[in-house]
Amino acid sequence: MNRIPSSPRVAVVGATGAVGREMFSILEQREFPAASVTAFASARSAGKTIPFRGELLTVEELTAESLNDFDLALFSAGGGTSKRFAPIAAKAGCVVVDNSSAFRMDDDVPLVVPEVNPEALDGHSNIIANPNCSTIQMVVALAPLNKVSRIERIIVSTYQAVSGTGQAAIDELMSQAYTIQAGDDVTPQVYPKQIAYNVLPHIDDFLDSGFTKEEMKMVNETRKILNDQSIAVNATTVRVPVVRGHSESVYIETQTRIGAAKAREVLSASDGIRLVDEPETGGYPVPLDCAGQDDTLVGRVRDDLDAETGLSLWVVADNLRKGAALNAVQIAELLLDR
Ligand code: NAP
Ligand code: 3JN
Repeated sequence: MNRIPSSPRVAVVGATGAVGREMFSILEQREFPAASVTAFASARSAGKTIPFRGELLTVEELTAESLNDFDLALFSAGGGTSKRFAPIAAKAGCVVVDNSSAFRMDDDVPLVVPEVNPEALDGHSNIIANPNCSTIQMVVALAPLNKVSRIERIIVSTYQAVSGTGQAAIDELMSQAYTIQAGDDVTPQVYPKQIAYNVLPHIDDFLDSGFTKEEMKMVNETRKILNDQSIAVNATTVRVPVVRGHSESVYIETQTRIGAAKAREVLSASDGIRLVDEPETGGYPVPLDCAGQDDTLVGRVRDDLDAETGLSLWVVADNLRKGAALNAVQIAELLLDR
């Protein structure tokens, strides 16, 4: 386990992507005390420039030698790139915070949401995993309730923005909407079916069980982060024609009754959560409210009509910020404090 110096040399890997670009804006906004920040992507983007702290950074091609002289690397360039380059960086003494699913379920890799399980960082082996965006916002909302009474069952349906798939998917939604308005037919490329004016209950590959990989990420990551392998989790992950901000309808059953009033009280006092729960006056969170926000927004808190210990919630967060880049930078900030 390497310590990160108070002014680390930082590498951003996947710098030209939807998450990578957000990484720069968060490092800048939070005045992360980097001694230097270097942008890496594939050979395709070498030479492009990225504005950062009033300068233009020139993107460099990532190679096996690139990460020899860094203290911290923030990876968001897909699982294949992480699997190939993160272990090389870690071996060279660089601490990697990885946004992909490549290492999330490895026993020696902490899977961390700073508001929920910062203690998991103890004794890391230079690779730390950032959870999937849909998992992050759900556990931010559920961890405080889990402390009041153990959650036994979670049933969640997601409404995920296209930016979760990357820049190409944002472009596809925009161009399909335009093409349809013009009265022409669309040919889906990024998604298997038209995404404009549509809803797809299909994120990532289907497994033999009938669930998708995205759904199983929510199951397995939630159990690891909440350190409870016995929580029952049933997820249905759905892509919606929203550019930014994932929403989730979450139903839980707890060991003993919490009740909606107490749940609201607990949630409004918890780090990283903003309770928005005055439904009669339009006080419920929507994706357009969360873009650019750090907090996870929670509303529609209500008791189940039948199950004594059942509670329903509506949870919304910026998938590129708390779901990816912000959570990674918050992990890095925790590492600086150690
Ligand atoms: P994106 O917009 O498609 O960007 C992909 C980035 O990866 C680009 O900068 C690309 O560089 C770079 N890249 C691709 N192959 C590379 C290589 N061989 N070497 C170096 N860089 C390479 O995708 P995104 O939405 O930013 O997501 C990127 C990754 O982050 C995803 O694949 C996923 O693993 C992770 N992610 C995690 C979450 C989460 O839930 N925590 C959410 C979204 C994404 P070029 O410009 O050169 O192609
Ligand atoms: O689709 C979304 O809204 C989130 C996507 C996340 C994602 C996209 C491509 C590859 C991941 C992830 O973080 O789980 C991965 C991956 O690394 O498996």
